[in-house]
Amino acid sequence: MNDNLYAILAARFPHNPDAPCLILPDGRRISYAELESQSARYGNLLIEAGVKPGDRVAAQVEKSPEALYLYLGCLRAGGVFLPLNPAYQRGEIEYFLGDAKPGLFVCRPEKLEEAQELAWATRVPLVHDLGERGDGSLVAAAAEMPDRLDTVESAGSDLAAILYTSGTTGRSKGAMLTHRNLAANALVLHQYWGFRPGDVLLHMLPTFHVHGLFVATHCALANGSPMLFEPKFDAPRALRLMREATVFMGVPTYYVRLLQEPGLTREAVAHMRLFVSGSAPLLPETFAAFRERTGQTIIERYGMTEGGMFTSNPLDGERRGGTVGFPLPGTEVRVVGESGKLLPAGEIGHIQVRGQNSSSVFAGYWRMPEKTQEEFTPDGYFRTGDMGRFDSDGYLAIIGRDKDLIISGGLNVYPKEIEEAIDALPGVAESAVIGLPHPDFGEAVTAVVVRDRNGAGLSAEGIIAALKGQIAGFKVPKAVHFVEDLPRNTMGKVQKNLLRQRFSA
Ligand code: MLC
Ligand code: AMP
Repeated sequence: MNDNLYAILAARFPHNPDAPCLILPDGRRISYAELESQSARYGNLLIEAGVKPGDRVAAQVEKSPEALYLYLGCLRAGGVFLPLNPAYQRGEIEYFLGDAKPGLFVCRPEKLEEAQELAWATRVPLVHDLGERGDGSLVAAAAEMPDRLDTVESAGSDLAAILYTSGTTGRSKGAMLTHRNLAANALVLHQYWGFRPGDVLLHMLPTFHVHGLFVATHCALANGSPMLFEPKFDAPRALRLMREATVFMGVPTYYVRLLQEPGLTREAVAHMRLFVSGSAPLLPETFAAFRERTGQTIIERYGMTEGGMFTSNPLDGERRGGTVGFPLPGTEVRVVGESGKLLPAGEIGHIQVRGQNSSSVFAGYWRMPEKTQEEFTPDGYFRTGDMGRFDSDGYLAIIGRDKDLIISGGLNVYPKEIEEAIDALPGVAESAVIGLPHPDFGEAVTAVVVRDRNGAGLSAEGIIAALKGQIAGFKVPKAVHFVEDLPRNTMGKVQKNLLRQRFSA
């Protein structure tokens, strides 16, 4: 049996070749037959370009049908897909290319020149471009390729994708995801959330992270369902499209923004059967307000780049606000104390997860065996860095994090990376970056800066402007405060809790 993720999904595609897979904003419909032939063309192109099973294919492109063909073509060719947020800047991309050493880098047309320079510097042999309107050399080259391809035979343990996550210290880490990992998660979620004939997914998430690329897309493909495939989240448009859709997945910011729409009523979402939230904590107020306005109860689930989804509230049975539900079938979740001792229900501790047959947790960090080893316990549980507790009914609640991480609008920001960038600016003695509650993004990246003796002219605007070209926009602080000194404990560690208290007041 072929354990290639594409083969597993394709075995479930509709028998009717004309069944729609993607419905685009301009009304264009792309059938499942076309998805198969297009992904074959992209797969053939990769093979012809010399991409061998296990070779990485990096893509920093906007969401589009062609970007999806590239992902699926990469799976079919046995390549390892490496999606990159278009918000990443030059220095960030240079690191990813240098670390992952892809055989091909696909960039946006407007960044072709920069991509070629970076490819040269990092010895990436081939660059193509792909625009959001289906333009660019990749599309032209794929059009010349045969539209049939026997998906390569993959073992479940073969890599299917690498997704970079930033780290609390130093360099970003590439989480290695296997075909088995992604397939097991897709099939479990498909079943757990009761996907059925007639489902239509409203897909507004970006396709360069776990949530949009794997959780949402794989569920729809595994069900042979159409996706209303939208370039980005837009609350008024989401409401219009919900009249034709049945399932919606989003980060909490999407629900906050939907609640600001006067048109969000029971009637507006009457066609919908399922709302899923994840990637960041859904505030109990948002959960309750959504239920009040629409009569629909959001299913909150919990997961990570390092393995996909771990827990979910149930489809049938109580969906409990403020919790992320139960461990998914095939995944073991435990809460342990500082000494590693299992904690009883009601006690807060570190959340650790383990997958049966290595299906629910990733295969480790790319070229970082020591880091990988550190993150796993001797009995094979992955240390998530999240703190939580089970209640007496077995629902897991996420209470906080023991990693210094900010989640802004569903995107992770590690303070250390931003502090290093700020500290390198002239006039800065030192800085601390914290997350403060934000009504839209959940948490807002905020910098607290100490000037050095040359820093009199340093302003908040100046710091923000200097950072914008260097790091992705979502990581740039929304506010900068100046202080004389950072508060430190007796060990010399900055007391970020005091800064959070002071500046959220
Ligand atoms: C954009 N901006 C953000 C931001 N997104 N700032 C903080 N946090 C964010 N998340 C900034 C831009 O840099 C820009 O700044 C300005 O906002 C406008 O950009 P935009 O792209 O037009 O913004 P918008 O469309 O409003 O995007 C916000 C958003 C988007 C919330 C809709 O970020 C989003 O779709 N987030 C979802 C991310 C996601 O898929 N996460 C899942 C990760 S997987 P300026 O200054 O230039 O104007 C995962 C595992 C799991 O976590 O469990 O699922
Ligand atoms: P990422 O590295 O982008 O995959 O982010 C994973 C992190 O997002 C987890 O470790 C959690 O901290 C957080 N997360 C995901 N889902 C939830 C949720 N439902 N509630 C709270 N935090 C979440």
